[in-house]
Amino acid sequence: MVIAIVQDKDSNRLSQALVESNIRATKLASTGGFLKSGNTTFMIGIEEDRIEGVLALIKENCQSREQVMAPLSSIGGNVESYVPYPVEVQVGGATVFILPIDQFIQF
Ligand code: 2BA
Repeated sequence: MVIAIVQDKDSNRLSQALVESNIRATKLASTGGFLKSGNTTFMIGIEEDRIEGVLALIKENCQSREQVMAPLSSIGGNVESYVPYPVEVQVGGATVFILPIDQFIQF
């Protein structure tokens, strides 16, 4: 199982590339813990010998970008998460986890 967290901007391109390569995937809407903005998580159940191909597609279709984290106000919120100035971070290409699968069952 390949779990890939990608930027929303890349998700359509990646799902199209996966469909064209006959690779099945499920897309989940997710939120980054740090930026607290939307990203997309792909769950891709795949045979071990096709993992390299999946990784190549992810690499081809997901690019790294600079994203600015807007200053957070502490008004009515958590003082601990107060950030007084914009912070620029490098996000993605993609964050990928590869997990073993015990069983795959479809009814
Ligand atoms: P976010 O958590 O929103 O993080 C966005 C970007 O902010 C990260 O890009 C990284 O450049 C920066 N960042 C994250 N945590 C930081 C921290 N504590 N201090 C300084 N900078 C920090 P990426 O590393 O490319 O991660 C993109 C997204 O992938 C993350 O969005 C998160 O949704 C996911 N992700 C990354 N590493 C993960 C992990 N170990 N477990 C689960 N999800 C992860």
